Amino acid sequence: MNTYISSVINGVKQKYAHQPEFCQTVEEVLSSLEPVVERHPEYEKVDLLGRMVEPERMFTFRVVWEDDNGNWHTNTGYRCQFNGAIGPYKGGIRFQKNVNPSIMKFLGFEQTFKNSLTGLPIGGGKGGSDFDPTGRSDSEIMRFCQSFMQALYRYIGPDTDVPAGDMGVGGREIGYLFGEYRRLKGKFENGVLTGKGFSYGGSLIRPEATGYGAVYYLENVLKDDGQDIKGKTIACAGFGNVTWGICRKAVELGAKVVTLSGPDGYVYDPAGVCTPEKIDFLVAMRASGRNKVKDYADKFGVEFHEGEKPWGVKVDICMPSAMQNDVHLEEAKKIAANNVRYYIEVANMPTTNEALRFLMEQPDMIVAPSKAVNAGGVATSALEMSQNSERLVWTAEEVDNQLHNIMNTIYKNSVDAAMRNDLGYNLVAGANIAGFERVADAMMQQGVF
Ligand code: 2IT
Repeated sequence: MNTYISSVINGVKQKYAHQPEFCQTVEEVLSSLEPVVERHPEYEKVDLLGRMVEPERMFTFRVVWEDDNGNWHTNTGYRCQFNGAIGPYKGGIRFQKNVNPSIMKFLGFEQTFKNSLTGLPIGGGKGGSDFDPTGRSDSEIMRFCQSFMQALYRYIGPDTDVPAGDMGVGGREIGYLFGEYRRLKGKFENGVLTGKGFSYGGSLIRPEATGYGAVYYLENVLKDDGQDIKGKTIACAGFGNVTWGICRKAVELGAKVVTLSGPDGYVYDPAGVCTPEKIDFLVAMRASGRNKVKDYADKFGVEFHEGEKPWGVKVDICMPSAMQNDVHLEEAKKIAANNVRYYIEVANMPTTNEALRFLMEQPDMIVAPSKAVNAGGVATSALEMSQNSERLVWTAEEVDNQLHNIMNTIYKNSVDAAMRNDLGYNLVAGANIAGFERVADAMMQQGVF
């Protein structure tokens, strides 16, 4: 391996040994960049990689809120403004009890490359809190969001940093966050957040965009492999917004999602999550705040496997769409043993580096990385920002067409980047390189800081 790359990776591993997810993404991304870094010895002189792995700014803040029984709670809020070289920081907010600096930094780092890959002017950021929304009432969620925004509003803005949703933060939370921002600023700056409701500046298709984009990307993979999506079975994980979008688009194109998962286990529905009733139920299940996928099995009378993951089910396509490090080597081996040909990551970093390496070594398997596959979500957020700054509303068709074009371009640019660098058909390295090149170029032109 190139000595500059390995010295940066080792430096991060030593300095941030207590941040395993962050070390993992740095190792995965940087180790793909060998041919580019070899061609650009000037990068080492200005320590381009060393600067890229250090967030431009990251801060925590106190979030205090009152529960329905009159008791007060204190959580930690975070915003990681990782890289602003190509546009205002952009990335979601996650409310989940395991949120910590390592998770914020891994997500911010991934976001930087993903956002670059979209071709749109958005830098990388991420935020969140270790607040656990499970079982919290609507009033509690509102008070938490208001308190969170009271601390954050000074540091964000339509040209500064534009948060959005992520796990635990959907349309409802974005509404409460936006309301508090508007109240504090005394201004209607709807470009400050994306994923808003349609009535106050949200974009049509944004809720569906991550899932739709993932399926558009998948279609590109299948087409290049001489296959049709019609009739294919898909294993998904999670049951949130992203999985919902995949189910909807898959049905429309004649494929079906047969598994869903949650913290309690997974469900297997061989008929597919296909009918409007089943697909709508995902939304209701998520909105209930119970966080249990067993509710689906109870409602539709299908198999529920308690405490298990869906990766042993025989399908044509695996789309891990739940969370980071869902697929370890053990699950990867089951996927390979089932002769799954398409492993399409959807959640951010759903595969451990060891499992990813194993899957990429399988001669008959095609692996696509999440930072390309799920980029339709943030790309559509950028389209929402465009509409907000133009004070216009685009039709669903216009947004969907743009999303479709962006996903086709992301796929093509990833393939081309790998080919140009003599790496063959390598979607993982191609996405890393294509995302890197644009940020690197912008940083080189803006001087050293
Ligand atoms: O991981 C992601 O790309 C997101 N959570 C969406 C970010 C955004 O700004 O829409």
